[in-house]
Amino acid sequence: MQKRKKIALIGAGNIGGTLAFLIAIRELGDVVLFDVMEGTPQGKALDLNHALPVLNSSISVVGTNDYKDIAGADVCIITAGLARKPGMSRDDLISTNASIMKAVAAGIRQYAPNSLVIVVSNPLDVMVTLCQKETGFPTNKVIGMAGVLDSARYRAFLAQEIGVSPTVINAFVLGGHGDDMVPIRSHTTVGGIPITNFVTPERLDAIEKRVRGAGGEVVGLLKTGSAFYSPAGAAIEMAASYLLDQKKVLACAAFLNGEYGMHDLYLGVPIVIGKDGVEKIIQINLTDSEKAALQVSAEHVRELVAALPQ
Ligand code: TXD
Repeated sequence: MQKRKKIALIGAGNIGGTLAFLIAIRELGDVVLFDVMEGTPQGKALDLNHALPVLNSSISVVGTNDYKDIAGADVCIITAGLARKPGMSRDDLISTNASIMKAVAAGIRQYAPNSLVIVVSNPLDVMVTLCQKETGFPTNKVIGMAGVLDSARYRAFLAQEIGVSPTVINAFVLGGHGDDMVPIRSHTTVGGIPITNFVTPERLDAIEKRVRGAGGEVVGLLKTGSAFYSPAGAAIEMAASYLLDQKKVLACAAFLNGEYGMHDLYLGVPIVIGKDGVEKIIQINLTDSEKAALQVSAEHVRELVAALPQ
């Protein structure tokens, strides 16, 4: 009999709570909600337990402020850290979230040494780099969530533009999770048909600009925090592909060791996620402008990582 998987959510804030809710609905595994705030994880876990009967869900949900409760987790999803407020860039979060990440990585290293770690906290590319360094986990077991979200935003805007279901749009947004992220127009299709059959270059330029600013657009509207439904949904897509060995092809921040001509860098690229974590990094043909944009984005990530306090 297969034992239920254990999923540790490090950070029980907006995204953490939504992750727990999605895991409960899909019965992906038992949930441990961890946070440093006294009461937050416990309160959300209690509320979720009240929901299980009406969600028709048989998982268990626990809230804790003690890392020992994540012992043996199969997946750790890290959302611990500050979120942006209006006027802030993701890069503004570096110093605070870097010190948080060090504490989180130590807890995961001690109690969940065999877990797959999915990093969500911003600035994403720096945080996933730091997490892998501080945990010492193999690079195929530490992945950053950004590309699935950015690609979902691209797909959503294109679906609205064309008047089709977002589920028939395939698209990748690669590179760093910042204003220089790279929508890959040359590989974007609607039911397998190239996007250029449906949308003019001018409208695609406008939509891709909106994708790059989509996070900030939500922050500007919410005023008190950043997006959480779509990031949570994106992270669950990754966790499910690992836990169920789905081998989905997803845009994620993965460690490059020569792929795309880059070394020793976490960057958003298409990967296969299965039972071994990052099972493959897929190298796709890019146009010259896409290649150049990816280089610019990679350079920005390198600069941010270099600026990390040692
Ligand atoms: O695509 C992406 N990767 C981004 C990521 C999309 C949207 C949001 N992005 C980032 O995720 C955002 O900029 C933040 O850095 C994280 C989490 O966003 P969320 O909206 O969930 O932030 P909250 O609601 O403030 O929750 C953060 C929680 C909060 O409950 C804190 O008490 C907790 O993190 N926290 C900690 N937990 C554990 N350990 C430590 N040290 C800690 N410090 C704070």
